[in-house]
Amino acid sequence: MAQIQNPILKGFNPDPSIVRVGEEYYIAVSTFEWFPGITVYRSRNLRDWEFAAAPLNDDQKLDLRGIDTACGIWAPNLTYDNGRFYLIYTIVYTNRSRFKDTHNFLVTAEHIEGPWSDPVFLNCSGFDPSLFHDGDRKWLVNMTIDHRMDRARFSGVDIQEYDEMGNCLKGPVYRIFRGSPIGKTEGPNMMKRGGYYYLICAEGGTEFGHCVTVARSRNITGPYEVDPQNPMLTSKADDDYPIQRAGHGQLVQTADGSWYMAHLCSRPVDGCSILGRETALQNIRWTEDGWFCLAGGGRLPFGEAKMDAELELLTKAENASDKVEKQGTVLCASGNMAEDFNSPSLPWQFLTLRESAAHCGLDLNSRPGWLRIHGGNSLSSKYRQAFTARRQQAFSYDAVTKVDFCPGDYHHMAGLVCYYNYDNYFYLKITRDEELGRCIQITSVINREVEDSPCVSVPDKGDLYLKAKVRRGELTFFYSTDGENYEAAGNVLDMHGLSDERVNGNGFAGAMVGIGCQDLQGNGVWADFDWFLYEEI
Ligand code: 6LW
Repeated sequence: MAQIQNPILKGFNPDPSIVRVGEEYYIAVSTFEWFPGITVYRSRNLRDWEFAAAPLNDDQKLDLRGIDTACGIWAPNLTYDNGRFYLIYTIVYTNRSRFKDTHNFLVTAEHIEGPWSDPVFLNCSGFDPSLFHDGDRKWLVNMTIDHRMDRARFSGVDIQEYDEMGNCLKGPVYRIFRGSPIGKTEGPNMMKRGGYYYLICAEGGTEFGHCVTVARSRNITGPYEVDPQNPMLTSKADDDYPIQRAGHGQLVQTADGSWYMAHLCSRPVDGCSILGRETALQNIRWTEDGWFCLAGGGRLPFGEAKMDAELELLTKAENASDKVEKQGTVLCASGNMAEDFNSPSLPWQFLTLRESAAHCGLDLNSRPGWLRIHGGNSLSSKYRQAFTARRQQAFSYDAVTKVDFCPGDYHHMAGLVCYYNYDNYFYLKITRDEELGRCIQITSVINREVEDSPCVSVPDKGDLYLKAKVRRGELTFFYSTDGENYEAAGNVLDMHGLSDERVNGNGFAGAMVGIGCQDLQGNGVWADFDWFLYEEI
């Protein structure tokens, strides 16, 4: 009998929206300032997931230039009706003081791979909207924001009908829910079963008080009653539990009638979510009084789900951190990659910041078999980043790359980056120093505090090899001139700094690792990367 080990989507894969179409399941996750927007995964057994699509992959249709970190694409909602996928998402342009500018859009496609329609603008009423198909009517279900100081900022859930022919919202807006006493109501999605409309929301905030709240009504417009057992899922009661921050869920039913919930979670290292928010799956059971709960009982997320709902076989996540380590490595081996840059496009794992790879100076044509990165702005910029990175998906990994780069002076840099956002990264770079010539240096930026390690001189010519060795909370950078003998490039660095909890402002992403090149004087400099290896330990 197949077992599903949580999380099913490791590393930065938050705010899951799950849907089944025939024998296939799809999950869409948030991507914030990363491009292409929204990653969609596919599975046939709920356990093994593969990349399916990145629907927002056109600079003409998605412009994130200049947006702040943790803004951008929030909480997609993927549904399917009558032969068509519907993907709803928010572009958060502003999230400052009391204000959020949240523009909501819909794109549709017959096939998950596309082509996807042009975005249809819906409204700006809040974030996390979803679409509910109720027979031949469609409803936009959305949380709302109230910026006034004397009101709850997350002010409830509205619904409004969506007119598919007219490509617009129509008719009255109904405030159907004001949230449970837990508050911070967000991520609403709706389903219907046994004559009830069920409204499933995230509450408590996406940090350690996160949960799933359920309310139901006989009428779509309400009134909604909150589940007396609410919340049906949370890790809040147990700080030491290895799967934390459980919330933001959506149900899916298998072809044979079993129910599961996909939800957000994190596996902190010493209280820090370095891996960001991940996606887990739970067995769900319906109760006699028409509510639903975790099939194994209680509210704590399980470390494993079964492919059928045999309760005694469900296991709670173990507390020991070595078990967590095991979950993060043995069962996440699929994260490994050895990319030789021989194919004409970048592998899907590599994301770029705010713009497409082509707009970020990434070039697979000029030197066949190498990725040329034409130098861009500093890593602290919100524009024109010449940088690409992939998700860190395990607690411990090695990342290695081979670089051909000849910096003209200290304004020219290229190398390997462990990156959280523009204010938080560790950069092992090749640059040039007036006295030492070509050199290796580590620049650490943590909440905008910059530290440079002493430069280490390297031969003026020849390829260099750069390595990041991450072991849970520790990062050590190495360099080599022959790919065999590596020297440490500086002191051990504190990876906890690249976590949701340590970064200033909203920590919504997760640690990434990647390669880039900066040309701070616009001299037309580039760096060539022969390969990139990411190996989980
Ligand atoms: C997301 C909201 C949430 O839109 O965090 O955990 C916000 N829940 O639903 C950012 O991911």
